[in-house]
Amino acid sequence: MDDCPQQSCFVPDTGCALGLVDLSACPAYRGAREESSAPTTTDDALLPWSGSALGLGDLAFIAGRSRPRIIATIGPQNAGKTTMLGAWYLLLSRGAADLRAGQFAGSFSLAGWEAVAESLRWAPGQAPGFPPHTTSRSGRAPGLLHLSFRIGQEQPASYLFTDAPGEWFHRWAINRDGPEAAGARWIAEHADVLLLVADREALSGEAKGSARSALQLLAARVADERRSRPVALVWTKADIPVTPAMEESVHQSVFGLIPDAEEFSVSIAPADTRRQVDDALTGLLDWALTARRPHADLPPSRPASNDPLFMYGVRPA
Ligand SMILES: Nc1nc2c(ncn2[C@@H]2O[C@H](COP(=O)(O)OP(=O)(O)O)[C@@H](O)[C@H]2O)c(=O)[nH]1
Ligand SMILES: [Mg+2]
Repeated sequence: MDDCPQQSCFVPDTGCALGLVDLSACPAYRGAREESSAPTTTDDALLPWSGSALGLGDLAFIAGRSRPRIIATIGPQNAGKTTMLGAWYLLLSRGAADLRAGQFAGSFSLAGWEAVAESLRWAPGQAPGFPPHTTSRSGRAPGLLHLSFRIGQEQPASYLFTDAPGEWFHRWAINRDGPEAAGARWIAEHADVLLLVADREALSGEAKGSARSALQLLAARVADERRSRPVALVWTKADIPVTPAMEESVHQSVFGLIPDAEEFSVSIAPADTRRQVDDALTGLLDWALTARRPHADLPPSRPASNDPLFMYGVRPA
């Protein structure tokens, strides 16, 4: 099958964006088919999603019912961002997370989640490894991973987790408006919650000086762009020690600019007990799903008249 010429339609990767099961009934698709003169009928009924990580073109489908909340993981390359997403997915798949956002209620990107979590799983005779690096060249970027949660019988609420390459944020920290920062700009504009990742491995390694400067630059950019949205400083690879001086310096650069930021430490290292690993990951996920930007409290409206029909009407003269 050929691609559909309509920009928002990803046939044959997913189903028809107009909802047509019989693709030969679609004028746009039929036009393209006539040019290539191949047979047009198919017995496959495609779904509007492929199960892979979602791209920007897929958002209209997810956002059809209500706007999903976007949780952005912002941090340098190799900081453990994708690993954290994979670990959350495994936590949910074991039913080990008790979340205020409710029960897991589905995902349109299960294959995408599986791809990031696959290498974290134990397989017979093979120790769990880490997910492959997310490159800035990977297609359908930024990769958005979808989850929905439901409280009781309420409608499920959708959440999208960004899985973007660290290079984007590095470029964005240096030059917000540069062409290479377009993906990071999209994330900074649309995210509801920002997780700023501090990589303990980089901050204790040989290049710790440059890792610290990069993080300071990124923290300054996040502080500039956050528009009062909730921010958390997330220490990844918590099993690796950093010097108190380094910890203090990172604290100063983050909390100096974002005093109301929350702080979390996560790790997936086998050195910790599973309980500790689970609790830390659950705590951060729970916060990320429920954190909201502070809203102004309006004074309660008071009736201007005692007449119940005009409770909120014009003040009597
Ligand atoms: N020691 C330790 N290393 C970790 C942990 N999580 C991730 N890593 C390491 O971090 C590397 C990069 O992880 P990845 O999730 O791909 O980083 P990303 O580029 O930020 O998405 C992995 O290859 C691991 O070596 C952790 O909890 N502890
Ligand atoms: Mg990654």
